[in-house]
Amino acid sequence: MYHLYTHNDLDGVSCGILAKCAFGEKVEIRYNSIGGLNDQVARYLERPKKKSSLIITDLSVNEQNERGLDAYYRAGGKVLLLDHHKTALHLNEYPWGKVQVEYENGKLASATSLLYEHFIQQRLLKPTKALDDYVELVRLYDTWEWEKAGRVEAKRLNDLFFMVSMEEFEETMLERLEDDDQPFAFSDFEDKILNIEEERIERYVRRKKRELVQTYIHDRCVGIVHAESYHSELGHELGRDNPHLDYIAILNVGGKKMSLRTIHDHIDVSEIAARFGGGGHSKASGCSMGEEVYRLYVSETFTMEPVRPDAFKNKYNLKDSPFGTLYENRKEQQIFIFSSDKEWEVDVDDQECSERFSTFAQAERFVKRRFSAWLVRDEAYVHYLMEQRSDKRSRALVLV
Ligand SMILES: [Mn+2]
Repeated sequence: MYHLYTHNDLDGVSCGILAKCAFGEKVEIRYNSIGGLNDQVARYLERPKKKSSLIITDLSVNEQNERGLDAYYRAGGKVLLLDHHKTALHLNEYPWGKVQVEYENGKLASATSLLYEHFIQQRLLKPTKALDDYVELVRLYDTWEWEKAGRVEAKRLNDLFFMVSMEEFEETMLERLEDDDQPFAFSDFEDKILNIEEERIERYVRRKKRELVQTYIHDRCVGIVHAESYHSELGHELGRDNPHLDYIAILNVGGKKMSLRTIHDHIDVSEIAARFGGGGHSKASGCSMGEEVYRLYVSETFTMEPVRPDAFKNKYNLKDSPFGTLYENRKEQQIFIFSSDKEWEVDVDDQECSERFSTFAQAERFVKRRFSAWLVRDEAYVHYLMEQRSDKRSRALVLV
């Protein structure tokens, strides 16, 4: 009997699907959250077992289980751990550990792609067109390479994974993948529901954009939003629309969890999550919501008003404009960015700020971080310019 302990995300579950293709009924699969694996492995090691073989994929074990697995292996037990996370690389020192983050051609590995290659090499599975396609989609999604590669099907596969139950997904994919040499494709029905889902996500994200609150926590400028679903879409779009924010915190009070996302290379959100007992990757991480997280991110920001998104239909009040660009905030401050002598300056309610900037982008970043301001609509801009000009004219008249 084979036992597969794997992660409960698309990459992990796809390892389960491959194992079923390879072993059929002779494999028992357990899907685990990151936190659940160690208990499971500890229980496995305590059980008396005859002729059973353990495979762990997409997750890694703690030190105690590391020692336990090694002792088990030395005593003749069959075990293999396949992972692609940087944090598990030390397990390569064991003959039963195979951790690979990247391929020689520079592509990133996923647990599913590693297991697929392992099965082929061991002649446990015959490669087919459908399997090749499927494994590549999972890899593209799990490594975020799908975005750069423009392979939306990979994201759609993950959307589908979240729309149906794990059992249903497993069953449907298994049927399709065992169907010889057809390329992998979605059914018409799946395409239809995926389109509906895409529209739903778009509407959800649009609504959430209007709920974004901005503040400083531990010297980082952070955007805060409450949401239960679609965290990666939200984190991505909010980050892209607000490059002045160091990171985005997505709070789920019901689930007592916080997800952190950043688009910046100089910010490591796994460090921020670690501060609260969590972890993850440098651009995407998470932690549970303890009292401190609740106080800093929920309670202390609760009465803040959201920052409005920038006006987007303007013809006149445009960024980088030689005539100047106008912003406003919840305190009704008017903030004007304009250029003079190859430098960018900022006026706040007609008072000059002492800061000077060499690019418009730098000036805007300052304005958005310091004043929580947004780009106003054309009407307000034209009104401002007319008042300002008439003001200057009257000042000029007084001087005459
Ligand atoms: Mn993975």
